[in-house]
Amino acid sequence: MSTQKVALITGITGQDGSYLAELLLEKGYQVHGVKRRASSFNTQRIDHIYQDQHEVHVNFKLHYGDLTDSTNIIRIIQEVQPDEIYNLGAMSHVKVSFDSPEYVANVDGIGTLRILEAVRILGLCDKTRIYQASTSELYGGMAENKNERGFYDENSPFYPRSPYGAAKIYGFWITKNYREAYNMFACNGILFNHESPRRGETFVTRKITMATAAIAKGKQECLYLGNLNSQRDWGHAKDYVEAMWRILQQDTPEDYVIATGVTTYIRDFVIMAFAEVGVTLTFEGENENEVAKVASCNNPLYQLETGKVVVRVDPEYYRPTEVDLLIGDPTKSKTKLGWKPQYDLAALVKEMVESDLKLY
Ligand code: NDP
Ligand code: GDR
Repeated sequence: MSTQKVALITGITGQDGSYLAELLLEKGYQVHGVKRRASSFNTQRIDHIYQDQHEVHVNFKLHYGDLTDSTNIIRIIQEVQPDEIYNLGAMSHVKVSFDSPEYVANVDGIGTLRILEAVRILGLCDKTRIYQASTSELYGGMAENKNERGFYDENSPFYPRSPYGAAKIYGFWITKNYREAYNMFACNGILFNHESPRRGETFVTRKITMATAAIAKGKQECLYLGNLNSQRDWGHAKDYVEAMWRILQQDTPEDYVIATGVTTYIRDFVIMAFAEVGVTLTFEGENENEVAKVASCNNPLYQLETGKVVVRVDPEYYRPTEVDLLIGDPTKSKTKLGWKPQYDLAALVKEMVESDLKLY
């Protein structure tokens, strides 16, 4: 009998799915991924690890599927008989979740239930371990809910501030409930923001690094952003998929916060990105802290030494309810998982800007 481990990843075409697939292949797993049918190819992030399906030993296989379709989820899990499932598939954009709240509930909330139920119905509770992609958005940035050290940890109360957060909180609790009710090895990774050169283009870090590169190369005039005064605990996706794997290798199923413990203003990320292309931005205005609250499209924000304005605020990007500050306490993951991030923010920004400069 083969001892090769088999993993199934939903969301394999996304940022995290692609890094996780690489990691598991390196570790000798047979990796299966669920991808959605699209009108054109959507596998750019995983094309480099694709294997010709006609080879004798194929360790990487994609299956068409969707988290909204129970029958399809059951069929794929029955066919793959995975040792580990990583449920990373989601409509993952917080701002967009306000535009399609019902869809996000179906995919991010009920989609998690569909995975858990499929494993239970198929009698795989003892065999299959499940990782659920939970998120720091569950905390909602409520200041009073931080621990005594000023961080969010595994015991901090939740207060989601978006349809995305509300859907993910269902995913969190149903995972915990199936663990307790059916003795399943099902765990939540409560991951804080993590980025990379493969980050989707509409998330703020990638939007900033792409625009920085385009402006530096004379291909774009100005970058329009929303709230520059929120703060995020940013890590590198490569480090975070390593934590996902470690969570499923433990003796007991538990939930873990994965974070760096350092938080940074969005506006400081902008300044760091432009510094990577040798540009010092100067702030135009009286009170930098207050600026995003009052700025409109016509307010110049950050300018070059020449006086040319390159960053402006467009309230279109504001959210109806915002998560102002996130900072995670990685103590448990450090002590129990032996996990430690390899990248700091400066290295992350550098890698993202360098990668985006190559686009132009
Ligand atoms: P991405 O948006 O890059 O990837 C999301 C993946 O989910 C894509 O492969 C997408 O497919 C797939 N997907 C979307 N809708 C469906 C659906 N209906 N059925 C099946 N698959 C679907 O997200 P990330 O890689 O950044 O994040 C991975 C997971 O981790 C997500 O669940 C996210 O919510 C969560 N998370 C992310 C954090 C981060 O900072 N990156 C932090 C905490 C949690 P397609 O390519 O076809 O669109
Ligand atoms: P977030 O990431 O909402 O934290 O969710 P995002 O990068 O979208 O926003 C971070 C902060 O930046 C502010 N912001 C802008 N955001 C975007 N997207 N575009 C802008 O132009 C802009 N200007 C300012 C936002 O208001 C916000 O405060 C991410 C996702 O990956 C989720 O799936 C994941 O669960 C959480 O991180 C943890």
